[in-house]
Amino acid sequence: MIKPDAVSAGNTGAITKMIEEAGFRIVAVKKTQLTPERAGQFYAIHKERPFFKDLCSYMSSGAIVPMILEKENAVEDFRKLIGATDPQKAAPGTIRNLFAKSIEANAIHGSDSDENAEIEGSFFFAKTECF
Ligand code: 3AN
Repeated sequence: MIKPDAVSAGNTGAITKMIEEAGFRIVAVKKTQLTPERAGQFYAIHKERPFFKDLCSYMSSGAIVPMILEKENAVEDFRKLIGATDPQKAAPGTIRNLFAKSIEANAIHGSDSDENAEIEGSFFFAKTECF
């Protein structure tokens, strides 16, 4: 999911190009916006964290671009491509190193397991949309 900071900065195209050049196939993509409630559902795992409320208001502050991606070893390879959560710690050339503004507004989200990729994919797309 390309996050509001990166979408509003006009970086959707550059980030999508990096994703495709790294060998990911875009199975489904759209532009949409979350309500704070929907953002809270998406990040429910973080609901006890001190940054949860800010995260929900940030994630609902503008358009996002969720995608379903396909590749061998996709979860691990995508997390390498996006870099560390904190852009100050993200390796040179990673998406967060190039485009993130802060630890919160960090340009992009990637699923952390195949199981969560299924759950998060279904959060944004009906099965019929991604066949
Ligand atoms: P990642 O997105 O790298 O898997 P998570 O799942 O630990 O990182 O965090 C989810 C999101 O919560 C991050 N992408 C970031 O926007 C926000 N976040 C994580 N840690 C912090 C923090 N210490 N302060 C503010 N926001 C944070």
